Amino acid sequence: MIDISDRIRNEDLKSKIVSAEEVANWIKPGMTIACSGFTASAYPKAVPLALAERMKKDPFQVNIWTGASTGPELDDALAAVHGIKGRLPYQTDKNLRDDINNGTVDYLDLHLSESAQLSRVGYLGKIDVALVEACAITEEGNLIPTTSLGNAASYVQSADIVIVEINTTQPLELEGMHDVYIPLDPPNRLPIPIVKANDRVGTTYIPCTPDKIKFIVPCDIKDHTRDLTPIDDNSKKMAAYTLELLHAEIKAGRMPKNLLPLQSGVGNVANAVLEGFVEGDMTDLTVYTEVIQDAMLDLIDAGKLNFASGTAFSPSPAGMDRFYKDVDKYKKYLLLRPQEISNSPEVVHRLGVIAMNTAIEVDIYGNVNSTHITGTKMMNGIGGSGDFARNAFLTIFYTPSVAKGGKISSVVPFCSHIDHTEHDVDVIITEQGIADLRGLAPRPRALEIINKCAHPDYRDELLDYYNRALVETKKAHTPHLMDEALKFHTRFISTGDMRK
Ligand code: 0RQ
Repeated sequence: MIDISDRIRNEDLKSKIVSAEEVANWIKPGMTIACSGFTASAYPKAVPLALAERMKKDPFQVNIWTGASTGPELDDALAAVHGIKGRLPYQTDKNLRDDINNGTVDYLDLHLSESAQLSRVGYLGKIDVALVEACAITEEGNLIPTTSLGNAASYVQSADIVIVEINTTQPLELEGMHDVYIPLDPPNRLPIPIVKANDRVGTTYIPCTPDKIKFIVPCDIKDHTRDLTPIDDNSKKMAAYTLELLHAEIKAGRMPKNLLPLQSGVGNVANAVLEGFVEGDMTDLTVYTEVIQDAMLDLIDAGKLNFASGTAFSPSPAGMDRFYKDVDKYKKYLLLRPQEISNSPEVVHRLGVIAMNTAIEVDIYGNVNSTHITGTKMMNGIGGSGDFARNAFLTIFYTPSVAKGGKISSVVPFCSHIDHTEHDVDVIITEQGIADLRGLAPRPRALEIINKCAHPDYRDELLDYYNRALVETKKAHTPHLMDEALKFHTRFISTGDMRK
């Protein structure tokens, strides 16, 4: 067995070291297992893999709660054996997505900032066990987290039984990179005392006690983070529009020269936007976000980033190696918090964050669909996009103007599902241009979105819809032809092409 004795600073706890198989055999069908992990960072690996092996011979299901998506050793391994009954609050796994969309898995798609509170106050049922990856356990029984915090601290607080996976691939130098603050629940909640992205308000460990820890499992499997994909041309164009927009904000006196703290989603557009900052002329940037990616390391190396606060550190494998080679340098610039704090509406609003997230589709009045393909099939989930979009100083949504090789328009008359309403969306950017919706009533907003963001192949049809709706409704506040509104999607569903 892998030697983890030097990572357990409490002598008595060493007697609790067991194999992953032993824990997998202890787990009972129907249990709710609340896990660490946010993106492919700091999720438990050895126990879920052993559990999936057991489920192959002895099929049963458990409920899995996490911080957000996880790596393949958890979601993919368990979904492949149909071992997940309930899942929250976010996922990105293909097998799991299939089971969510064929009625096998009950998926609760939650605002990431709210999931810890919902679990603490009991709406979601009881946690049977918290399963948490850690770097080390202190003499007092506290857990030193690894590459993300997610909901781990809150789950440990709520659980009577805690199982810890000590991951020896995670360097002990990570200690000190975390700030764990769990708010009290109403009516006792106090203001979260963060006024700058780098403020520390909590502990460097997840509070725990030795008596709660039932098993400790050694693990030497690395975080399964993804390689960077080359940035495509559309994303480059959207990144250039973003810099243009933000320069104009500075010129108009609405933002300081070093901008306001940046939040960016994950994926191609987010990478392109952040890489745009690496090449751009702005300095002293700060980041208040969920996921810290490769581009943050690039910004640090380019001397342009003052500080990045997030809940997960999830770079590509190459980015991870780069970080591990120079942990002490990068650590000074990075801080990981519980997602309840990284995504806190209160803090996002106070700091005046610039929120930059990707949409599946937008409609001509500025509503945004981030989650459902053609209105019914779950893609990933709302993630943190709602936490930031509603509360940010400036909320930008991105989408390529067409999907599926041009067969479907991402600008539609009426979104087939709405996650972010027109009230929360300031700017929409596609590779076609920027629609600045601030200060615009619905009718001019529709023209701004169609003319600046829709693909030329669909622009006339959208204008025709809008003009007919204007006549039909006698210039109503939000002109719509309700029975026709979703026909765009119906056409795609029936023919696989919106133009037919
Ligand atoms: O389908 O994989 O079958 O080809 O949707 O689309 O273009 O790969 O987009 O990976 O950037 O993800 C909104 C899903 C975008 C993501 C979303 C189809 C398309 C493809 C994926 P295929 P792309 P991306 C911080 C913030 C919510 C959570 C969030 C997301 C698939 O950004 O999950 O913002 N956001 N979190 O073909 C039909 C359309 C379509 C469409 C795309 N209009 N109609 N299908 N697709 N547009 C991060 C966290 O919270 C952790």
